[in-house]
Amino acid sequence: MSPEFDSNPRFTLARAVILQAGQLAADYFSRFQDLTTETKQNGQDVVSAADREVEDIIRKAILAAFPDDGFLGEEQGMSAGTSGYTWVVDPIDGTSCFVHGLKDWCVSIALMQGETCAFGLIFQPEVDELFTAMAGAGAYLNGQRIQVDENARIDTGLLGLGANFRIPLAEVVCFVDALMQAGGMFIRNGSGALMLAHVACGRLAGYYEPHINSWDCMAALCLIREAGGWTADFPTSGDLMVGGPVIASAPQLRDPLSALVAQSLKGAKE
Ligand code: LIP
Repeated sequence: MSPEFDSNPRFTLARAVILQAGQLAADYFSRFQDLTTETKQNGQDVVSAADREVEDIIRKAILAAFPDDGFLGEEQGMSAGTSGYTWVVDPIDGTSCFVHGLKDWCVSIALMQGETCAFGLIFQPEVDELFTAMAGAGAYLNGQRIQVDENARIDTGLLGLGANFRIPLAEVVCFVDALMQAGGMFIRNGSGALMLAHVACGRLAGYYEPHINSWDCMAALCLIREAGGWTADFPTSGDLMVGGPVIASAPQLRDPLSALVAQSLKGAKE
């Protein structure tokens, strides 16, 4: 990896912490049937003790080393800092997969410096894949440089799609319709972070989700930018607590994907 990574003390801590957190999560995953699952906003919005425990060890390790940093975690929310740095963390992204014994889940850690993402890490223990990226220093998968697929097309590639009950169902249905009318195809695995990471390494051509939270996507958006991809502004609200739509792709698909999103939102209003 680029030397900037190892000379950054916050990055070297984050890398050690995400591997430790991923191991704890994997231990819980190995006995997922024993987990007590609770629902949050709806029956598909789930959480377990694994999410809470993993976020707890990440938060404690990071704030022990950098006590003046801010920390925003999916399960415990925001603790403001004074250093200008804010950590944005999803302890288990793809919780619905996790509690059903499916391997499409990961740990996601991003560091914001002001309003800019300084670096991001995503770790999927079940396939031993660690994605890392630092602003201006590239994106890597298990230490090997990655880049988006600059030959990807809508009608031959695969698009990741985020679907949930935080937005009108019509926005998802109309996007699927517009995409397939254009000859495209989608996958939805329940982890926005992982699907966005797949864009960064060229497995997926792009990703759209009408509403995603900052802890799900900030690390992965850094990966995509550092892998030569395009990402729409996020969060459009400017508020890490609010979330919003996320659109990202290989650069040649910026306009066609944005047009499909606009078409689907128009259709959803009709
Ligand atoms: C999930 C996101 C996904 C979204 C789901 C959920 P979680 O995060 O990764 O993109 O569609 O509704 O928010 O809850 O598994 O951390």
